[in-house]
Amino acid sequence: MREFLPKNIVVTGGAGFIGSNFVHWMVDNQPDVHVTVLDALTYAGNRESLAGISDDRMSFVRGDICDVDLVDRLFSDVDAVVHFAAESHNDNSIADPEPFLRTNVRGTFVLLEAARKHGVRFHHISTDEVYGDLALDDPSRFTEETPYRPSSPYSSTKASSDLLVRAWHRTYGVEATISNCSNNYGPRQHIEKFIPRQITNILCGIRPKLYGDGLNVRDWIHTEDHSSAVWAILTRGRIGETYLIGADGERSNVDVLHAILKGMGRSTDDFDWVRDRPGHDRRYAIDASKLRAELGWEPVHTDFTKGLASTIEWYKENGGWWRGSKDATEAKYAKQEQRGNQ
Ligand code: NAD
Ligand code: TDX
Repeated sequence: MREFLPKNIVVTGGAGFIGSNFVHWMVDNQPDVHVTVLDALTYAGNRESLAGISDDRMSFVRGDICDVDLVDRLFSDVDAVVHFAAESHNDNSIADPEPFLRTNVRGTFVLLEAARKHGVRFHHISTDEVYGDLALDDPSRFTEETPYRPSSPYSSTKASSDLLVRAWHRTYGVEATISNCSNNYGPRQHIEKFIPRQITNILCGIRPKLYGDGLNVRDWIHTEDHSSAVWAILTRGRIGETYLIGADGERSNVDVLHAILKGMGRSTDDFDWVRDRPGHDRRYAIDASKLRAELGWEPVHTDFTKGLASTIEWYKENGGWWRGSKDATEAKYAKQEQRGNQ
């Protein structure tokens, strides 16, 4: 198989959780690639997440992926785009879906049009949530053949963006690949998300909050393993193909919360049960056989307890990164509780 080795890539959403971890991974592992980050720095983006990266390895452009002229200019002299930028939080999509349509659907359309015009290779970052959910007692897992059945406004806009990418490949020949990954954890994740919300709650003296019966299952992967998988697909994946990314990390939410509480020296019943998320997906589970067999990818961070411990340490040591947004994040959740999540 011929390897595609880009020299200049645009990373959209590179100041967000997974995007910034990907940029750090690139800087550490791919010395010949220059990265241009395009990020609007919404509430979810943080320039500090890219601190310490030198100018000769990365340029930072603050801008919107819906800005046609800006995207056109940036795409005129790069080889590839890795597209992470999105509105990414399910609870926010339930409260206010419009920004999800704009960024996730229209934004992806704008990028695809520029990729078509300039012949830029396109790797689209998507989610396992496009496949809907599985029952707890279902032995099956999602594969690349599973039909799309998204449940939330967020996942339906991600599904829409995947379909646009497929259409732009088939109709216009855009050289595209897609990956659908399971739940990521690790450093620099916004504190609205499950794991960092509970860690930072404990650090602030707030009781962790568990939705519904706590039995919902998520398939956890360390964000560095996501990065190495994306690079494998971008450079060695087959054009027009979808690859699922996952690391066999299925765990119920209550088990994850117990692990956080234990890891932080708290009693395992020191949390609150709260109202369930409307339409809450029951279980996600990824079968990543295609990625492993075809591209030889393997995750490195297979010890969840160890990965969680280093994530807890990161939030303890980097209070300056998250403390300023804690009140606003919890105020948003308080409003959600009052509205009954609708
Ligand atoms: P995030 O919310 O932490 O980061 C999103 C980034 O995109 C932010 O830096 C934000 O400023 C930027 N952004 C948002 N709208 C923009 C716009 N219009 N123009 C330019 N930049 C914009 O998200 P994340 O958790 O890092 O997720 C990144 C990608 O990975 C998303 O596409 C998401 O769907 C996908 N994904 C996430 C997970 C997960 O567990 N978090 C799992 C699978 C797939
Ligand atoms: O306070 C909470 N309590 C709780 O029980 C929060 C914030 C969440 N939860 C539950 C809901 C989910 O079952 O924890 C689980 C994980 O929740 P999130 O962190 O919101 O993630 P999820 O909805 O599973 O979606 C994530 O993975 C797929 C990302 O946010 C998406 O961007 C990605 O596509």
